[in-house]
Amino acid sequence: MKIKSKILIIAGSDSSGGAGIQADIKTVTSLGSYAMTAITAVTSQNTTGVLSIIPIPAIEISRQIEFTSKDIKPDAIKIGMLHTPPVINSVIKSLNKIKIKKIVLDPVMIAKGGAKLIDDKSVQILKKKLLKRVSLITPNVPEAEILTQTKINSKEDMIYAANILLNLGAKNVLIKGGHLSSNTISDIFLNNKEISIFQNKKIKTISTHGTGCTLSSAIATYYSCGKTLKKSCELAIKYVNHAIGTRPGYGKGHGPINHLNTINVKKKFR
Ligand code: PXL
Repeated sequence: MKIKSKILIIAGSDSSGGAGIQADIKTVTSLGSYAMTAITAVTSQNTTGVLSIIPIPAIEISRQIEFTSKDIKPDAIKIGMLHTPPVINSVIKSLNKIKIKKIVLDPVMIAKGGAKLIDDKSVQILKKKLLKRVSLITPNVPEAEILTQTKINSKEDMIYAANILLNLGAKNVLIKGGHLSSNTISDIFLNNKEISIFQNKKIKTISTHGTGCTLSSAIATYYSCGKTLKKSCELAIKYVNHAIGTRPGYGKGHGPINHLNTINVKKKFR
């Protein structure tokens, strides 16, 4: 099989394999692209929670990004866990150096079990500086609430929050509605010209560890292959839904999804 594109993933490691860098590599690979990484932190965790987080020094994160990209130029970048101000500032500097246009930012804040993966100052820097440097930001409802300082209980609230993010300088926003209590999930894609609402039936399970990481990596992969951002979101949501639907049932807590389940998506993508 010919490799379709090259993706650089800037994110944290999840030892349990369901989220973080591990989910990202599995996603990019199963969608037919080549994955490169800049690891921002190493977490020890399993499906029941996070035991510890070891940060990688900011300079080492920049080295991974710049040295890797200098040799193999990524077609797109996916950004996940960035937990301290020096890390975010360093990543922004490196992005300015390597000049890759297609960037998807998943503003990771809290792990499924409740562990905090970013500090408060970092949220402000992410909001002020990084948001406008990326092609798309993909917050879930709690993340969008923190970024916009609003309360989100409905689709209308999601659209209101997405507009605040556009006003803050975001180019494209995908707010994921999975945290709202409803039988259907609405994910809302929005920019200054258009709005699309992707509706799907909610699959009732707690095994949704890594869905955000997986989604943003899938979007980056489709986008890197020439799909529009809107189409990339639509295809990535399908991929994640199939992956949740065929979850393997591993672990005693928030189990992983099935990244290998690309068969149905493949037909549409290729
Ligand atoms: O799903 C968010 C996330 C991102 N990055 C890492 C994580 C998690 C959740 O556990 O561990 C490294």
